[in-house]
Amino acid sequence: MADRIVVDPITRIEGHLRIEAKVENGKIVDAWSSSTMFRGVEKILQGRDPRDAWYFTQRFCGVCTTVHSIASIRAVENALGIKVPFNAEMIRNIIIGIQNVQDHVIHFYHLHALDWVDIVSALKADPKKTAQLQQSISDWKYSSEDYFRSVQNKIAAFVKTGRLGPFGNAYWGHPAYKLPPEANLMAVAHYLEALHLQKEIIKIHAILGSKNPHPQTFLVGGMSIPVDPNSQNALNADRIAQIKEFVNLAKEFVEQVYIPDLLAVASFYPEWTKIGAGHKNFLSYGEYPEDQTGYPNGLWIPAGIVLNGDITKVFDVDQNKITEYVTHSWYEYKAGDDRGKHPFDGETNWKYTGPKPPYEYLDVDTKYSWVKAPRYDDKPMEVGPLARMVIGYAKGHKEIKEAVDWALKQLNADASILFSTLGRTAARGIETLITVKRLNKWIDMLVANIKTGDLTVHNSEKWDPETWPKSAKGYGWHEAPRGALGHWIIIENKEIKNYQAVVPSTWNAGPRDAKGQRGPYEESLIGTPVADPEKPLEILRTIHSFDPCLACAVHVYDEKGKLRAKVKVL
Ligand code: NFE
Ligand code: MG
Repeated sequence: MADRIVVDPITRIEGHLRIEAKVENGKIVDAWSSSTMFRGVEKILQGRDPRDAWYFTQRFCGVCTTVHSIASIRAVENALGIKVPFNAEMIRNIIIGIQNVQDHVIHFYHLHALDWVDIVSALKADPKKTAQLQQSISDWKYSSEDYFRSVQNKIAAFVKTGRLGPFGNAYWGHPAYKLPPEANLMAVAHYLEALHLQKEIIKIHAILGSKNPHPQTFLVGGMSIPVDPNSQNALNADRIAQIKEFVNLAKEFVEQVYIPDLLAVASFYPEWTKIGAGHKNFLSYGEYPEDQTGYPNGLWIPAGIVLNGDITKVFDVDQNKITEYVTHSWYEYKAGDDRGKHPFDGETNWKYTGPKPPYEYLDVDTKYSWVKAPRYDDKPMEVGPLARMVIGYAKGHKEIKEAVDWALKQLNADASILFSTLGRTAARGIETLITVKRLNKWIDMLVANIKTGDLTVHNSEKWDPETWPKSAKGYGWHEAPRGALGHWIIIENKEIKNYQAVVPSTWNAGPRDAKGQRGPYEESLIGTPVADPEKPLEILRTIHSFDPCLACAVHVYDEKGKLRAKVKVL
């Protein structure tokens, strides 16, 4: 088995992800994706008050800090038939929208850029030429020779300390890096700027949710932040003005920095539009209700299914067709591990049967991951920005179609390049652009509604459990930064009987199913060239393009809070 490359952990992501890949003649011919991290919130939820579930599920992850509260309250609202007031829907849209924008900016600059940008090469750049390059691509305010010299000096001082911190352990000088020194210097400057920007723009969560990560104003039936133009202690005109400022800050950065950087990187790596396609099956639940009747009506980002890259057809999503397999995951199903289970019947019975750590290779013929394998109609599906943009494009969605066509024109390419590693990265940028522009619309819709005198943010009709039926079940869907997220809940005697979350990174990072079909990460690696097996930068490029988050994907924690498996990080 010594022909396998092992990357463990995949760094610059949340949680522990391991990839084993078989390479023949310089190309990957097979691959296995494994989460070596174990957590466990689904079990903890059993027996609790459904109205509290969002507090717990929010703790699946600290990266997508809002998404599991949204999915959770929607699941309970769906189960109990609660209609959410329009103000609350708009506040949720703003919270979700800025979460997506911030998360995508962080992904591009801090989690993915260094797969394409060589920091060390930036030291060789001419600051004057870098300034010219910057001025040639946009009107961004930080573009002087002095500015780039100061950034270069900062990197040089940093490198001199010998303690590279977040820039350590990378493959600097790898032959697969193609950007000229000036482009590298410009990108490093933007890496640092983006660090500052993301912490500014997410203050919107502090305004609307009291804090970030994990905003606190969610509520089954609406939101708990009061809306009142005349109150100091509510969402008033001053707060709205502040939110608008942050949105405009984000918009300026996305338009003048993120998108030009994305196009520049793409132009230097054209071969990456032909690598990393995967199954080309896509799923989106749709997001951002804009209709007065509320979720799930009038979703701005459309729901749908695209199969095998065929954008001439978009199918409706049928939640009955969703199942999870554990054939290759460290769980057991009572009725046998070779069948998929719908989340309403889902089970979370963990049983680690893998090798005792430290180990060299996983036994991939049996179980090899803590992530389950979700399937739609028995097919592996990719979720995330690429799925959303492909489905929207296929549906002729106005903003998506315009933005995608514009980007393709800049790159002198057709829509087929979307199905690739770079396509995934580009789709995320395109989505950021259209979302940041849309945010102002939701703010305006909220303000207009408040102006009619409607200050309602919560529907308390079904708040009292005495009003609930003896048993109820429902599901809550949400498009999180990494893709389609669903929570399924069964309520019995006012308590949670079963709770199952099928999250974006579970869809994407999952292992094989009973039929042996690879998960999306695994499939996307097939055919990827690996120039130097000691430094598999190419694996990082494709896997990072999905923006993995294993904390979300596993979300299983020992009841006593203990770590179940300890794996030596190499
Ligand atoms: Ni932990 Fe998450 C998102 C969810 S991962 S980041 O976006 O749900 O899949
Ligand atoms: Mg789950």
